[in-house]
Amino acid sequence: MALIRFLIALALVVLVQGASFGQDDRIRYDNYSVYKVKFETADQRTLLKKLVEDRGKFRLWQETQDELHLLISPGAFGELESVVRKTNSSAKLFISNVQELIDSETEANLKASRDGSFGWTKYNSLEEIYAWLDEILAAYPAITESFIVGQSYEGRTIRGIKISYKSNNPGVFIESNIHAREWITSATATWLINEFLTSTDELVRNLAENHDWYIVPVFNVDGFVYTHEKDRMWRKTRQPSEISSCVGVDPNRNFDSYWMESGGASSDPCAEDYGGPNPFSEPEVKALADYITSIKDKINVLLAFHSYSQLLLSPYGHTKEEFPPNYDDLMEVAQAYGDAVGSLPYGTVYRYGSSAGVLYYATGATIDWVYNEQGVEITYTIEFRDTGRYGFILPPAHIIPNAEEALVGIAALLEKCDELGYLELK
Ligand code: 0X9
Ligand code: ZN
Ligand code: ZN
Repeated sequence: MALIRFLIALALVVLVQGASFGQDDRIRYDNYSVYKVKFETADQRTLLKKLVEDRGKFRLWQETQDELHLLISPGAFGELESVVRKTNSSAKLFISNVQELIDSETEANLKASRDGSFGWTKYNSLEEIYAWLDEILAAYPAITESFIVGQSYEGRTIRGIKISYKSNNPGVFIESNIHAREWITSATATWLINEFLTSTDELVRNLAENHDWYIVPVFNVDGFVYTHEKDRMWRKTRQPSEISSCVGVDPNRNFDSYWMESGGASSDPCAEDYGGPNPFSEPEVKALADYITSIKDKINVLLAFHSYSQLLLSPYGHTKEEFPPNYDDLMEVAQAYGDAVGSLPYGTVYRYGSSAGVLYYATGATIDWVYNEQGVEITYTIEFRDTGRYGFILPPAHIIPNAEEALVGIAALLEKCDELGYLELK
């Protein structure tokens, strides 16, 4: 009898625990919608941005020169409508139920995981990505090398892979998934690693073998795990704040280059673009800065993978009045990427320009710190697919097309860099 009572109690404990650790405590976005709001003047933009300030009913998903993409709580459309009317801007529905997109993504991930874990028909977890990295490293010991960037706030290892077929190659550094919810970035980075090692295509062989690749597929490891387990829409790191109950810092605002200057980041710990209490407050960012400093003489080009908007952004992020010394070259190189993507049958269009010029002021970003402080003359933020139809929840069917675009784009980009003399050994 005692035993039976014990077993029942045990079963209950397991049940309760199971529920609290299961899918049920994920943050849900039932009937949350995403609207694209088009505006013309700076005043309109200011008024519209007031909506997202308290992050209650409205949250900023993406911002371009003349559009705000807003995540809207169920029932808050009326309020948006009245501001849109007042400001004479226009709003267009893009996603009617965010949870529906998340659910079909989760379903696709579970289905693909059942028949063979890692792959590019779904989005992989950090665990799956690291297990796959180990397989790759074991399979190609002469060409690959594992490296460690450092440890995250929650104690996870930030890992990278170096691919080098021969000595005296120019170096290309790829930072990916610094923003947790931008899953297409790590999917693309891992696909590229696989192509570099396995493809027999001549273009890919040349690209792979004539450059040294330093690739960090998931930089913001804590945030990435959090997007898989708790909140699909998380962007920042996971270090708590000492002055607020809001968690995390935008790691792409935390580098020590024009940090918090010219309105390029927020000092509000609850904001999505919070710059942190001080530059390099985030252990991940400090670790990457130290790692890049230690190999900067080997790096000719740095690419930071982001989504979404289909853009190539170069320095500066802190001003649009001044342009970097090699701005014309940066534009020519960006155009080569865009043209190459355009030559594929998908019809995807990439625009390009300086970060502050075509997007918005953003300070303390990786590419600006590497350009300004480390002397790497070619640095870009690449904002992958799409332009808002699915946004961050890009269906897995887009992974390979997006990655193919990145591959031909990067090949053309490096070709142009070579032509302009940027791939000389330092
Ligand atoms: O805001 C960002 O950090 C990037 N866009 S995202 O939507 N992926 O968050 C763009 C950063 C570009 N600006 C600079 N590099 N300064
Ligand atoms: Zn990003
Ligand atoms: Zn080359």
